[in-house]
Amino acid sequence: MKIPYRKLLQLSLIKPDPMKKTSTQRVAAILPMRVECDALVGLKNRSLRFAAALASVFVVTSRLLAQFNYADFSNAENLSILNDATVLGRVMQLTPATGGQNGTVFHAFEQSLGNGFETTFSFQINDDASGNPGGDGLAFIIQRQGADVSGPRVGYIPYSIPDCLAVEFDTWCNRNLDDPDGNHISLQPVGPSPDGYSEFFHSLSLGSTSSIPDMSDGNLHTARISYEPGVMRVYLDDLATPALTVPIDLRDVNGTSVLDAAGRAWVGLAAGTGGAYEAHDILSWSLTLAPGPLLSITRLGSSQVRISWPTSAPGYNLETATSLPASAWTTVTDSPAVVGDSFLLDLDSTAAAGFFRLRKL
Ligand SMILES: [Ca+2]
Ligand SMILES: [Ca+2]
Repeated sequence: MKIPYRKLLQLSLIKPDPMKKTSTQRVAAILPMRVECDALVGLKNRSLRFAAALASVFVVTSRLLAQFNYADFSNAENLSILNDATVLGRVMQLTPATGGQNGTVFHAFEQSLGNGFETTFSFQINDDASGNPGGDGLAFIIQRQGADVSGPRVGYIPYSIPDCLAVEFDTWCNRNLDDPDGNHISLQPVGPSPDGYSEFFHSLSLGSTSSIPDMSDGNLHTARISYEPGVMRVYLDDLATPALTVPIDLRDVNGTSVLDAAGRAWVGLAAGTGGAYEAHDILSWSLTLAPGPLLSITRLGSSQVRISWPTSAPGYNLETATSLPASAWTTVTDSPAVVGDSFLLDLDSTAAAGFFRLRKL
């Protein structure tokens, strides 16, 4: 009776290094839900406590979704470092303080952003020694083309990447591009057919703010970007109050998705210089992914179980298996009812054991 539980517990104690692809793939193969599914519960007919324990095991496991944390860049493993970006000791320097530079760094692995995420990075921007105001700034990038796509040689956002979203930290006022000033944050979308120029215009901004500290004063600044389906928040130095809040669905940005069909995309940081220039240094960078919806199970009498999950997580298939590891999962074709903020599905169950998971469509 306890064999499935012990087996699952053993699996949950495998702590994959999210920076190692081989480890991630190995656990994904054992527990397919880590990649495609975000919640799973188990049921034993004679023990509801057992079922609850099993559910908690999988909540812990699901938090091991691929993510990263570079306290510094002395180890730049699993980063794709492009164009003029380079590692200088512990610092990821996106551009030096010279003209006509462009540097980008993408994390090598596609990330499951669809349920939400939070990314935090610290940066320093130093003008050239002459004291003239420098440019152009940096950007956090979400795109679904790959980890090795590079943007134009000049310009801090790889605007040649189709279906891209850039959260720009703009330090140079391009009057010809309608920039409001030389110190603003803006969400800039790039559509499916960018020409590498028109996408720079501030008139395309999905939301922006200039009520922020001076980003290119040479001091250490911390930026945080959080996303939950429907809204993105951008913080600068004050990590309690967002500097910018923008309604946005990454699956529908001006009619196109910056995520792939499974809700994944690559994330990166980029910076550029032009005639004006400054050094753009990244000192740390982390990404945390929101766990998927929690699937719960309760018993109804002796022959039925009730499966439920939040309506805030649409677009999942409910699947079931009789044992784990499962050789096959079967889609539950019954349609759930919507009660309050939950999907509810009552199923006949006389089997000795049953397991359920949600799989992203
Ligand atoms: Ca600008
Ligand atoms: Ca701008």
